[in-house]
Amino acid sequence: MKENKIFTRRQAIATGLTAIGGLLLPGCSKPLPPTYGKILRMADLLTYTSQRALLPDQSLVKEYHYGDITSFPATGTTNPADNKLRSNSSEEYGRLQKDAFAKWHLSIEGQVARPGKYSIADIQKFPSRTQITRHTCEEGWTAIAQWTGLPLGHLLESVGILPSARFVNFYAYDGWKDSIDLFDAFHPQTILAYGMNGRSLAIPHGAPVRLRVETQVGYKSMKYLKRIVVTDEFSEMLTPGFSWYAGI
Ligand SMILES: Nc1nc2c(c(=O)[nH]1)N[C@H]1C(S)=C(S)[C@@H](COP(=O)(O)O)O[C@H]1N2
Ligand SMILES: [Mo]
Repeated sequence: MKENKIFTRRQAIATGLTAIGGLLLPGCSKPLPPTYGKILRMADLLTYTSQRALLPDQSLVKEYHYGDITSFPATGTTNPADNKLRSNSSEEYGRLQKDAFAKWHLSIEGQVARPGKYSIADIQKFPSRTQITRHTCEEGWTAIAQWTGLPLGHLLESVGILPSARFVNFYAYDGWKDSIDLFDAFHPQTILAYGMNGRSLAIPHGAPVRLRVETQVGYKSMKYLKRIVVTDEFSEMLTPGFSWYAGI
């Protein structure tokens, strides 16, 4: 679907992973992401403890001021209910949107001590984070918006991810699926966003809750979240046409 990526895989490794690899793979001059040939499973070399120990070093992406906010196109799926060909969740999404997502739940399962389902109200009970950031789409446009949501790390802490946890997989109502590793999952600016520019997240932008992964390009910020599954293994599952690691 999208062939022209901003970064080749090698460039992404060079720019995005050098620092991490340099710390965790001493003596290995070319750190490789888990997608790379499956020869060296970088994630397998990371222990939960070493990942968490590195987190304070994660730098924040630039945040902007209110006056920097731009218009923001909606791209890709703009309403999963219109998307009957690609996903059988679309009818369910159509029903959920009728009562403003009052019956929507985000399920979180997998390598967690306390799997569960969270309504919007449940998600809004957690401390929130608001950030004004630049979204960079691999198709070549950028836009700035303010996002409000629950830091994903808070939710993961609350459900108690197991020491074996390595990846966080996301499933959307339009059939999109993707994953991030725990570095990005616990990044302070990685949030489950329910607000955009001070209002509830609108349907074209991923209502009721979307992911914001500010450290990577736009397609990693999955809209229309349905299910989160924490796994110990990297699964190659990915929306076709996109590379797994797409750091900015
Ligand atoms: N579920 C889902 N998430 C998605 C997409 C999509 O089509 N479906 N498109 C991605 C792409 S390529 C971009 S650039 C952004 C677009 O977000 P926006 O529609 O709010 O601009 O969402 C990303 N997340
Ligand atoms: Mo995009």
